[in-house]
Amino acid sequence: MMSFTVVKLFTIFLVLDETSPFVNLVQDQGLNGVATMSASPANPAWTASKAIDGDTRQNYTLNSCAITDISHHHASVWWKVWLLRPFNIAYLEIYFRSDAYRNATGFSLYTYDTQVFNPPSDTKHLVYYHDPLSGCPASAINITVNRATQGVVFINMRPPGFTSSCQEADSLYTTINICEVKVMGCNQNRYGVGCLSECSNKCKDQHCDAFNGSCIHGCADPNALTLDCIVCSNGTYISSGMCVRCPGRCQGGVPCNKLTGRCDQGCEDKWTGQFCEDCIDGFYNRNCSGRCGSCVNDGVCDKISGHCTNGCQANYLQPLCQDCVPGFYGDDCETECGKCKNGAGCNQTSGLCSNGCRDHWVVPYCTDCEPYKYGPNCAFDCGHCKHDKPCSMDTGDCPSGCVDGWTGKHCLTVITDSDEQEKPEKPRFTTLSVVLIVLVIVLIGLVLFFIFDSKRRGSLQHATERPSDISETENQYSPETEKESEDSQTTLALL
Ligand SMILES: *[C@@H]1O[C@H](CO)[C@@H](O)[C@H](O)[C@H]1NC(C)=O
Ligand SMILES: *[C@@H]1O[C@H](CO)[C@@H](O)[C@H](O)[C@H]1NC(C)=O
Ligand SMILES: *[C@@H]1O[C@H](CO)[C@@H](O)[C@H](O)[C@H]1NC(C)=O
Ligand SMILES: *[C@@H]1O[C@H](CO)[C@@H](O)[C@H](O)[C@H]1NC(C)=O
Ligand SMILES: *[C@@H]1O[C@H](CO)[C@@H](O)[C@H](O)[C@H]1NC(C)=O
Ligand SMILES: *[C@@H]1O[C@H](CO)[C@@H](O)[C@H](O)[C@H]1NC(C)=O
Ligand SMILES: *[C@H]1O[C@@H](CO)[C@H](O)[C@@H](O)[C@@H]1NC(C)=O
Repeated sequence: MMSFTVVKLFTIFLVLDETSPFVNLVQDQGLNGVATMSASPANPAWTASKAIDGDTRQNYTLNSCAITDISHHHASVWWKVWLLRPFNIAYLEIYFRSDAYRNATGFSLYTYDTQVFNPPSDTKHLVYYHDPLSGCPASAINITVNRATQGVVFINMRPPGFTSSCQEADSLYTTINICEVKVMGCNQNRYGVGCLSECSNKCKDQHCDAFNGSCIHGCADPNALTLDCIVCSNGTYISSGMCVRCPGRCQGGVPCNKLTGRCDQGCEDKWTGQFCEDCIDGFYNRNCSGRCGSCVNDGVCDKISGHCTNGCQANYLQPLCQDCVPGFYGDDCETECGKCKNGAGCNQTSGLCSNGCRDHWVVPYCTDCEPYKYGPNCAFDCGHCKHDKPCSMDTGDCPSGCVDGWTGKHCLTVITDSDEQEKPEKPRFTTLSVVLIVLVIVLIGLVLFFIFDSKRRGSLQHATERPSDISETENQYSPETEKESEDSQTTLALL
């Protein structure tokens, strides 16, 4: 009859427990725990094991509760259950006696791993403490344990001066009034729905979170840092459960913090940002080794490409603004190149034309004309400068004059005779010309005189035809002719 009842209850609880993914470790599947308590039961039918009989009913008259003797006035009581073996306990469901649950105020729950455990000496095994100043406990409670352990202890004490905000609670004495404790969990290396999953052996002792399998009790490898027990090598850190490369450059090349990815001792030179993953202003590329070029307004370049987003200073080549545009060189790209061959640019730093110059220009800078050439393209030949000196390459002028026989600023003009008589010998020029002019005038005068004379003789024979014309002409010429003849006479005398 008794065994029938147990089997029947067992069946009932399998059905009731369908809502839970866990197994009742003191009752289900023949897992009979051993329950004890600190005082004798108030009634032989109310033993400690009544709290693990699978009957959760909370009416003590039904003889399904563990109840200690009230008459002995206990200031401290405990109830324990020792499981068949260690289990991964997920949570406890505790059902108090319905008419005395308030007296449970201030209770504590501990786990324990050796049967000689004497609560509450080992505080690190504390699972739950009901604060007596937080009011009365509920008549049925659900306490998360999430530990791999073999024993569970319920304990309640009334130390001197005990006070509780639970009005009906007894503040001097306490009793065990527990109708059921369901210990829900899995085998100690299992977890989750139906206890179907095995804890990772990365977890310390292969103990894991009973609900999600995380290594909440530590890792097998002491270098592992997270619940996933992933061990990241130097230079990587844990991100979303994976080891990923440190994003930045830490001071002294040390690896980043394996948990945070940050540089605990600061960034390497030229690096900045939360993870030291950015170049400081003015530097670029994956190493931050590139220095920005001459961006317009001394701006900062793109930290990856090095491009000056707003353009370059004058004469610099887009987009990096580091080289001069062809045709310019020097520290600020301000100097214009010479006339390099084929219109090539010169060396950006030195200004040299590496492949030589255009015709008539002098290597290596190609800024000067070959000697004896001048003009914008050095295409003109110098004239005949004095002392065989080259002319000015800009103007073609001869700096110290021309060789004899040449004249002009460029010394390209041959000096003719007239040139010589006009210019250098002024007195000779005047005397000679005067003499010549006088001679010519005298000659003309003589010729005219003879013509006039012969005509006058002829006209005497035809005087009646045109007398007035002849007399006028004679009147006009006669004084001049006299004067000129006088001049020519004096000139001749001088000669
Ligand atoms: C317990 O059960 C009995 C009958 O079985 C009933 O008379 C009583 O009221 C119940 N007590 C409580 C607290 O429910
Ligand atoms: C008790 O709490 C656990 C989670 O901690 C939950 O899975 C379970 O369903 C709860 N049981 C009851 C009866 O509320
Ligand atoms: C598993 O639950 C624990 C709390 O018990 C939590 O800290 C952890 O982040 C959870 N792990 C996952 C993977 O959700
Ligand atoms: C990892 O980095 C730390 C700190 O720089 C260093 O002490 C340790 O030797 C490194 N480990 C390996 C395997 O390089
Ligand atoms: C970055 O540095 C490494 C080694 O120091 C070198 O091999 C690589 O070429 C550098 N990359 C750039 C973009 O400078
Ligand atoms: C430019 O000249 C410098 C020396 O002044 C030399 O180091 C560099 O290689 C030259 N550049 C080219 C492109 O020839
Ligand atoms: C606490 O509960 C009340 C009823 O709610 C009882 O009358 C008390 O005797 C009981 N005290 C103890 C110590 O169990």
